[in-house]
Parts: sequence; C-alpha cells; structure tokens
Amino acid sequence: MSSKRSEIIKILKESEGKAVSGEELGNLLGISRTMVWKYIKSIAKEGYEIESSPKIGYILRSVPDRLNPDAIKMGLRSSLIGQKIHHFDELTSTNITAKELAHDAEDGTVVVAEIQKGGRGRLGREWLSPRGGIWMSVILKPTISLAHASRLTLVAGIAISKIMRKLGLDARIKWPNDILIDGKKVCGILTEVNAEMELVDYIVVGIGINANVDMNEFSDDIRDVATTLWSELGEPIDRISFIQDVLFELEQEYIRFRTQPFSGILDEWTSLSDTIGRQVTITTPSKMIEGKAVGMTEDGALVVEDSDGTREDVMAGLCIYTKAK
Ligand code: BT5
Repeated sequence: MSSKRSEIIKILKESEGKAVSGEELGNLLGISRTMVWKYIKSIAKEGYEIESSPKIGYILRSVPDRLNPDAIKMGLRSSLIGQKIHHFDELTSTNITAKELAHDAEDGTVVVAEIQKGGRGRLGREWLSPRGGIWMSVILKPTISLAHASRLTLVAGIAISKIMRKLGLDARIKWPNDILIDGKKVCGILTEVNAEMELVDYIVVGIGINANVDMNEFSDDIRDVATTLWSELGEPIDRISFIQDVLFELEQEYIRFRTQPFSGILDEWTSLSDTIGRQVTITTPSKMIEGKAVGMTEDGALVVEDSDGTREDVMAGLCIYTKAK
C-alpha cells in the first residue's frame, strides 16, 4: 500500500470518529482533493468502512478485521521482527510458505494467513486454523548451532505467554510447545530448522493462536482440549494490536536469547511452566517415560525423574499429565 494511503488511514484513525475534510487531508498530504477521494475509494475496497459526506468530509467507522501488513506496521514497536510481513487470505500452512521464502528472506520476516487449510502440528498432526485466529510463522536467522535451535521454541513460548498474562490471563507453558489457560490449549508452536553442517541456516517458528476463533468451528474432541482468547476474555481481541505486542515481545526475547546467557531464559520458562513439578508420561517414537518433571536442560530437554530417583533428559515427545501438581 502506498504511504499516502497509510497516512490517510492514520489521520482518520487518530481523529477518532470525527470527520476530516478532503481539503484538510489534501493539505496535510500535499495532494488534491480528487486524489484524496481516489485514495479513500481504494482504502474502502480493502474493507475499511468510511463514511463520506461532501459537507463534512470523511469519518472512519471501522477497520477490517484482517491482519493487513500496513495496519500491523502502523504502531509496530519492533525493529527487526515484522519489518517484512507477507499476508495471505488462505494458505496450506504458513510454515510451508515461510520455508519456501526463507532462503532469500531477511531475519525477522513474518508470514501470516487468515485461514490455513493444512495447518500442521508436530509429527504430522493437524492444526485446525479457521478464520479469526492468528496463524503465523517467523523466519529467524541466528548464528547458532543446530543443537540450540529448539531453544527458540522456549523463547517464543515465553513471549506469547507474557502477552497473554498482560491481558490478565493465567497463561502457562506446557512442555514443549503448548500454551494453556486453565489447562486448555490456546496456542501451539511448531519450530522447524534448516541447517548445514550443524550450523543453522534458518529457523521457522510457527505460532498458532486461537484468538477470535469461534469455538463452534472446532470438532467436539478439540473443543474439549482447546480454548480461545475470545472465550477466555468474554470479548474478541484486537488482533492487530495483539500481533504487534507478540512481535515486539518476541523481538525482546530474541535479543535476550542472542545477547545473554541462556540460564535467564531457562529460569523464566521454568517460572511460567505448567509442567515442572507434575507427574508425566512422555511417549517418544521409541519408548514411554514416566516420572516427575523436575527441570529443563540448557537444550530444552525436560528432565524426568522416575520413582527410583533416576533422571532422564527427554528432547521431544507427547507429554501427558498423569496427576495434578
Ligand atoms: C502444535 O502441535 O501445537 C503446534 C501447532 C503450530 C501451529 C502453527 S499455526 C502457524 C504455523 N503453520 C502451521 O502449519 N503450523 C504452525 P502439536 O503439539 O502436535 O498439537 C497438535 C494437536 O493439538 C492436535 O493433534 C489436536 O489435538 C490439537 N489441536 C489442533 N488444532 C488445535 C487448535 N486450533 N487449538 C488447540 N488445539 C488444537
């Protein structure tokens, strides 16, 4: 979108329901009233509801509920993550598209879609992605070893649960990649890595947030285990400002990840964890591990202690709680 259009939207937004005349807009932008009118027409085509009257001017009545890159960038506080945003109405999976774009993409590039038709979880599981959610992938290019790539899942989990906690929700992280509110999953993270010779080329952090998803869109089995921000808060959220906060917080955590010892991130993850202290059963492709989750290693492995006190580090697997805390 041209900057003139963005400026018009910004001015109308800032005038908060008051009319701005075509002449005023024209003077502010150094263009004719006819040009203003042309821009207004194309802005309206994008779903902005603009009331116009020849006498009083233009009033912005509503903004489209779309994760429009220009709308996200307006007021975005991050300076790396989200500088480039690719937005699609519908994709198979933002992670797939992000991987296609990753080689030539800048660090911090974001891919976001209104709907995913083939959203993916771990190990080929399905991730339901109807309209109203935030389905996005962030391409990161840190200079780190492959062994440390899984740390980015923890970094993203911290950032997102912090934002949800700021909204007054008791968001907690279930190892390795779920964000739960009252035991129900509101967000899942799927981190995929491309590396050469043990050195990371790029990482795609896929984030799925059930923001304003209508619970009726979920099948019965998902409805039992999932929740949405809408149902937790009792009203829909402003997805644009939520995504802006997520991108900013993610950047803050990404900077911390690159500049500070990992122990600080581990401590924070532990304090936000829903899993540490619980009896768990973890199923991996090769075996089942039962015991108490007692900590997390520097590599993001969950430390599970069995009844004999023997400890095992588990890198990945399906984690089920067998007893309450
Ligand atoms: C995850 O997998 O939790 C990772 C989900 C990552 C989704 C994002 S969206 C943007 C990006 N593009 C993608 O294609 N993926 C990423 P996992 O831990 O395997 O959890 C999958 C399980 O969660 C499923 O088997 C269902 O039981 C449940 N599930 C599916 N859709 C859900 C939803 N919308 N909300 C809550 N639970 C869901």
